[in-house]
Amino acid sequence: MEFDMIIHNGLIVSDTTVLPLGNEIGVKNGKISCIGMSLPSGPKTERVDAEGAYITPGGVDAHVHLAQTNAPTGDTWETGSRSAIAGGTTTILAFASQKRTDTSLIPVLDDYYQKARGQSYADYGFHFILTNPTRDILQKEFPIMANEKGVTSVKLYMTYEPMKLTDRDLLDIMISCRALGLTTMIHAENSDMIALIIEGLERNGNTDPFYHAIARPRIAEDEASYRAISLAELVGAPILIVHMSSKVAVEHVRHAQARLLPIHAETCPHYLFLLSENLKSKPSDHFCGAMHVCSPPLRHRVEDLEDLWQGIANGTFTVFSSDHAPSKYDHPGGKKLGLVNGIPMFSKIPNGLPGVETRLALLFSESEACLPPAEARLSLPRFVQLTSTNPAKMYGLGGCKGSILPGYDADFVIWYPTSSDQAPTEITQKMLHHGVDYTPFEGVKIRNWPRYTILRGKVVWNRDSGKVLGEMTYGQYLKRGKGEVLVGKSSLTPRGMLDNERDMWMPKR
Ligand code: DUC
Ligand code: ZN
Ligand code: ZN
Repeated sequence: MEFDMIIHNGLIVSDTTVLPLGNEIGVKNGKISCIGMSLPSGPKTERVDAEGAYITPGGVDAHVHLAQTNAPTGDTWETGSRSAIAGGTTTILAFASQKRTDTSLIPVLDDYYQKARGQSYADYGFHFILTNPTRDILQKEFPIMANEKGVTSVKLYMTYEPMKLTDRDLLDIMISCRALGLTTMIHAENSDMIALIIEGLERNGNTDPFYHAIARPRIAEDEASYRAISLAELVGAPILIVHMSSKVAVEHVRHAQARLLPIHAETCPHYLFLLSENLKSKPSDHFCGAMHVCSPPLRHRVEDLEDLWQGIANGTFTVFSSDHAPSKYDHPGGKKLGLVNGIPMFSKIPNGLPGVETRLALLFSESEACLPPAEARLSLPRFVQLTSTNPAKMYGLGGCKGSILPGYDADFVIWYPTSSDQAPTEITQKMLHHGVDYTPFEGVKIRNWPRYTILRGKVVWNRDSGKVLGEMTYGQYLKRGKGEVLVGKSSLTPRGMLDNERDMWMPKR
């Protein structure tokens, strides 16, 4: 058999180890065929020389908002997925968002799918944002989503008037998800605490963008996270709390994990690198803080960043996603919705930051690939777990995405060799490929960048020659299987309950 591609002279990183130089990857028909020494080339084999650099799996970014109806000025599928591959991410999971008035998920998925089809440089799939969980949807449509459409995860909001669910809704959905093996993502912030504070801030004329960070204090995330964990414990459901930013909330997760509850956690680059001072106005632009408005908000102190880095290193976080949620800054339908008759109103600013392209480089730059052991924040296998292997497994792509193993899709990032001075040293808007007019990471230091991105055996990004080489029609829709529970187990009896007590009331499917 002749390989289509052989990648040689690189250090292959898996979620458990770094293979020594000499190991090569043979690719056939878009899949990894084998890993071995001195693989034979044929006349048609493309040989890619990694020049001694690290090779990691193509990034799997499981939290990306693209072309959502409620964020009209953000990225299209074309610009967002282009940005993904230029940053080493080969798989993106985006959201199909149900409106309160939608009584069926099927047309919603169709609409979102039509927007993405033939428009993506990266492979892609969808989660559902669920805002109207009718009995029909839970009982009839969830099985269709899971078994026919390959949509095996939902995101639930505990805050935002147009989206928030009651605790009872959350419980009913968790029960259905548990029965079907769907992954349940939760946005955990206490809605009433936030509403009370916003009201008071506005009454006192405190409406500049910075007050967004005051309006959503850590305690709102802490309380909602603990509540989400308690609800999940009651019904024995695995959950993933997304975009975590608070030490106490993360401690709640860690304690739950220590009790073997299946509680997973996600954090994002902005909570590791950026502080709330970014929301303050500058003399040149009093509204520029809007560029850093996201929820949960950026936190105030350097110690807040440190606390989250700890969760990266000690295993509490299961996944590291971008939460790419783009809105243009200088656009009346984007961040400037928060300028009402010229007056800043933080509560009207669309939430979210772009970051699909910068996610991998930011984390890799803090790993042992780029820093001496005493300074490195994480090992290379941990980098791979967080950015590729775990999200692939959690979202039903295990066996196909997220690992460099025979039979898996041939998706890779080849980095610059450690000694190279070709990689950029700081992030700038100019170097990025998204459709947004700014990056919240402007000027943040990086130490490496994906030199090549390879998707199913095709070089789709070559930073030194041609840049984006992939095509917008190349990305494939991923019908996902059921997600794996990576932490704890679902069968535990909640604290203080008798064995079998739950069976006395838990609905049977
Ligand atoms: N939640 C997200 O997941 N992304 C952006 C804003 C938000 O509230
Ligand atoms: Zn959210
Ligand atoms: Zn999000």
